[in-house]
Amino acid sequence: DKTCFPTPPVCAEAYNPDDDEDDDFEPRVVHPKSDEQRRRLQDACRDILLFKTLDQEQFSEVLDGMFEVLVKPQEHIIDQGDDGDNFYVIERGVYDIIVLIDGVGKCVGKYDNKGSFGELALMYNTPRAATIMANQEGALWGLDRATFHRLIVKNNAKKRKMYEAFIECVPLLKSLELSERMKIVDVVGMRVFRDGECILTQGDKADCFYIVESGEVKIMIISKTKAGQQGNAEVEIARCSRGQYFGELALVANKPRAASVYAMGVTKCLVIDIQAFERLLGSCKEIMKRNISQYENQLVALFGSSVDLKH
Ligand code: 1OR
Ligand code: 1OR
Repeated sequence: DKTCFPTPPVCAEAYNPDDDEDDDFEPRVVHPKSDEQRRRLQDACRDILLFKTLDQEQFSEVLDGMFEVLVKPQEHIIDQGDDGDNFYVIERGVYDIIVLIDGVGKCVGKYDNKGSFGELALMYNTPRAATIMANQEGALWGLDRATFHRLIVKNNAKKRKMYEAFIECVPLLKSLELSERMKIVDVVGMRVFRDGECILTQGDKADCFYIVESGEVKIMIISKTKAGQQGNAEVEIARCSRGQYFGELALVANKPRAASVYAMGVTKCLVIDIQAFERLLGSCKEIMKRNISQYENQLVALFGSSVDLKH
């Protein structure tokens, strides 16, 4: 076995009649966990986008395959240029993302007590694209390369088939190459919202971006003058439907959410996390900025002035 494990894993039977590739014959890896560990692991994995398109059975195999990793301040979990060994989900801790720019390591972002990293080298068989360093003591859950490949990378082929046609018709992504659009599909998560469900809340910290796949969303803003007697009443300022995006403003401007967004009817959205957004949608930012500059005009048209909405 080419993979190293911090604790000896138990191997369970791996036969799955639906599978058709060589790595299906790799034994299924199970790292036994206490109830308490499993609960913490499930919490940490709840919002991991890469797991959002797995079925129940695949997700539980992923959980079985994960092992706990405790890290110390300044520890490098990943070094840029290395071969990929594991994928990591963050349970707690703050981690710097460091990229060599002209030979000098620059901190280009952070993970703050949530998220995941280390998928790129495993997905594309490339050297590690960044260094990840713990800022403080922390806890991670690792998933070995072979299991990641068997469960996540194989699922990507299905994801590409499922979302290719849709992604092709998203106006924002028109300027990207096909291969770049497919890399977006590889890392998107899919979320379904109930009628009336709040997707994001004005004033919250932002860590992802959305594209509507089906259904519709309503964008609401707290207006001081329109609020009347009731205090913080929300007014509708826009809607988004299939192919349109929202949640970019906070990421582009590095500010809290400027509005709240609610599902109208059952609504399906593709979700992209902020690191993937920075990495893959950099070239789309100009288009977003142009559209953002229109927001202010629309605001004036709607309310006569934009001042009452500013905090
Ligand atoms: P990996 O297997 O290449 C390093 O190992 C990980 O850092 C990588 O997977 C991603 O999960 C994570 N560019 C490349 N990798 C990044 C980036 C990133 N951010 C996080 N990772 N950029 C920063 C975006 C904020 C672009 C930098 C130019
Ligand atoms: P966000 O990350 O700030 C809320 O989270 C999202 O609502 C925001 O990104 C935008 O995608 C969207 N017009 C259209 N869409 C808006 C507006 C807006 N504000 C936020 N979003 N404005 C003009 C109103 C006619 C308000 C500008 C402040």
